[in-house]
Amino acid sequence: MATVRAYVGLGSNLGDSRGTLAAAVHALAALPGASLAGVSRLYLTAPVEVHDQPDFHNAAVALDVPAGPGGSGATGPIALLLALKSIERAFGRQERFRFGPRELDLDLLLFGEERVSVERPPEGRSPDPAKATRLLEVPHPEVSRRLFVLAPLADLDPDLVPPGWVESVEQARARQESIEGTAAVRPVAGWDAASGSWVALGP
Ligand code: PH2
Ligand code: MG
Ligand code: MG
Repeated sequence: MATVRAYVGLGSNLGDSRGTLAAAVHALAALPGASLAGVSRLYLTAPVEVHDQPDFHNAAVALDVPAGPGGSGATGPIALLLALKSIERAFGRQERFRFGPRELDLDLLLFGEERVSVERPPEGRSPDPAKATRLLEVPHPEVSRRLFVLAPLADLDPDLVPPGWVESVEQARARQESIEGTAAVRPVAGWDAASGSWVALGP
């Protein structure tokens, strides 16, 4: 069956974020038909948009998933979005205000070469009316302007040029780092595939 390489951004700043993100990697790898193609380093990142909240842990994974139609099929970007939402709920994600603290955030960053801009199906919507009407957009509009997304993505595939972009992920990361500063996003651990967990980075 044809597969597509999807990239998922992971974030958490409530509870045991490091443990949550490790467990979330396992949950993503266990999705039907999915196979884990890479895990970025784990980063400790300063909160953006809403500054008065704990630092985040962020990471990203590359996941090979069955290709599928853009619509409401059993596979494809919408199906993956719904699977991400259901993992978030399984990890106790509570609905709060937009950009606020969260137990687990899983964002569909890229879905192969596909560009998607559609209304979210009801199950993929937030109960918060300020968020519910947002379109599902892939590539995720946040990717190009957030160092906490670009840094882990560049670990996975620095030369990737996402659909609609005119630069690589690494070029965007370097530009955004010059804006946000090197202290905004600090690598703290790497993924150890043998133990399926984060291991502290050496000096
Ligand atoms: N997510 C947000 C808002 N702000 N800041 C950091 N550092 N990391 C995040 O994942 C994050 C954020 C909303 O999704
Ligand atoms: Mg997010
Ligand atoms: Mg999200």
